[in-house]
Amino acid sequence: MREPVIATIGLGANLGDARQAVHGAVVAIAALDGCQLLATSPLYRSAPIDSSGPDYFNAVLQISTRLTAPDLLACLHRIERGAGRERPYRNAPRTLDLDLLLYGQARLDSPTLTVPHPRMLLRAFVLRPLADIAPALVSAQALAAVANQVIAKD
Ligand code: PH2
Ligand code: MG
Ligand code: MG
Repeated sequence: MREPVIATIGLGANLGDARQAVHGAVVAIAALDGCQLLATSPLYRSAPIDSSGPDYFNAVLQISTRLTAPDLLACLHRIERGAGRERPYRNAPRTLDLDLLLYGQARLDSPTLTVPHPRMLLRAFVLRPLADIAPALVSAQALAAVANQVIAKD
């Protein structure tokens, strides 16, 4: 059997009951076959960045998983669809967004999946919750680089 890998997932939502969508997604991810929830960050609230609509609620979690990265991504997309996710245009407001941020130490670059997530270092709504659950993965310099972005624990 495949060795488990620690995967880091970013969760976000800003349409409908966005808080509940993030909580529901944590439960759905924890219930995936071959996955074990290791840690979940507090929920953060911030204005949309390069997006629109109401404030976003964001969190980050880590799982131990035996799924391949593409299989895990397919599961995340299925959970997004179950939450009513529509993709009318890039960075549209959304009922649920699940991004595979890190998959162990892997560097992946396919048309459908790039890991580490190419914009994770630009975003306080990823780095702040990630620093809460995996401080070794977020340098002080990385946090300083997004310190101008307004974000608060919910
Ligand atoms: N996600 C985006 C674009 N902008 N802004 C906030 N505050 N939170 C997000 O999750 C977010 C965003 C694209 O995925
Ligand atoms: Mg995203
Ligand atoms: Mg996404």
